[in-house]
Amino acid sequence: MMTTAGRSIDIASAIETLGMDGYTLIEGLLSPDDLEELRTAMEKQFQRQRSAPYDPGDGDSHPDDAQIDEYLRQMYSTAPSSEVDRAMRLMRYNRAQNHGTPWPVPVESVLKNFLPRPEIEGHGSTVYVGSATPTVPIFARLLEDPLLLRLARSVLGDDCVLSDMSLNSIGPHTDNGAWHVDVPLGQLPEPLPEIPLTLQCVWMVDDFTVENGATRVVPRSHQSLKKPKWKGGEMKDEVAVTGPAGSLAIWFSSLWHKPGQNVTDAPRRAALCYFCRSWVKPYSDFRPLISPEQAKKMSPTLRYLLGFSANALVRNSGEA
Ligand SMILES: O=C(O)CCC(=O)C(=O)O
Repeated sequence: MMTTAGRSIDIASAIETLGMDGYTLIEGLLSPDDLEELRTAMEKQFQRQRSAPYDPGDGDSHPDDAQIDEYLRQMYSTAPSSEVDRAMRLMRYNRAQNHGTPWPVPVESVLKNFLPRPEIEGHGSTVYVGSATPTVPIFARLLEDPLLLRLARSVLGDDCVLSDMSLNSIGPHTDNGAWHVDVPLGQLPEPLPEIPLTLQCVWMVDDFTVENGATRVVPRSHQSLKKPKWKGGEMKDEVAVTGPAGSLAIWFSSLWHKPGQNVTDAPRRAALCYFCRSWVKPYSDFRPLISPEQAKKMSPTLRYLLGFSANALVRNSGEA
């Protein structure tokens, strides 16, 4: 048992449900004050994503670019064209920073960590923010939540790290979800590994309801060791993971899932803490985003989760 926000949580039973069904829900973890602080901080990030998204420049084009552009437009079919253009600029910029090195595989086989994606979908009303800044106090608190860490470590080992923290706001009257398993499983051949490589931990920032886009999952689908086809629509045996704001939903990334259709007039928001085993390549490298002064103010636990002493390659000889 563990007490968070004045509640006793039966961790053993949460872990058992997770193992069996592939997901579990713990209600009532965030206080009204936490939620208020979280919503304010998230709205700032969403606003910045809309008005001044990361757009550091461009790079030379390459013969593969037409195929990459077509792939992004097909995968993210509700993203505004200007947003796909931004993802393409970012892809070319990153490639230029990497001495123009192209990927040796076709775009559909490129690890998703490497490929910028449109972060506005739903014809403009859905917003994603990746690498959410852990220097925002409420985000740091969510990442370091003792219950969350206990669960993540019990699944991925005590040395697990953060792969990414992201925020999403599923826009009103949208249906932009496609069934998937998470990175890096989408790139792996079947059968998928039996041990979990990554774990998704989702803080519900609004009530998750059937109508507003609560995540859809297929219980026990992780046991199939297979991947769903990347497409929308309904799946036999799917269930909606519903719960009040302030709840925590956790699922194995091998569980088939997608955001639901939002048929309401309001967005459905979530803060997602995605953990991976220490030897899996994380989605985001937070270290360059954190100044030495900011790092000093963080706890060693948070610094480690963000990749300090974890993501760096330290076995280099030190000489070229
Ligand atoms: O926000 C959601 O409902 C689901 C998010 C999702 O699909 C994911 O984390 O991979």
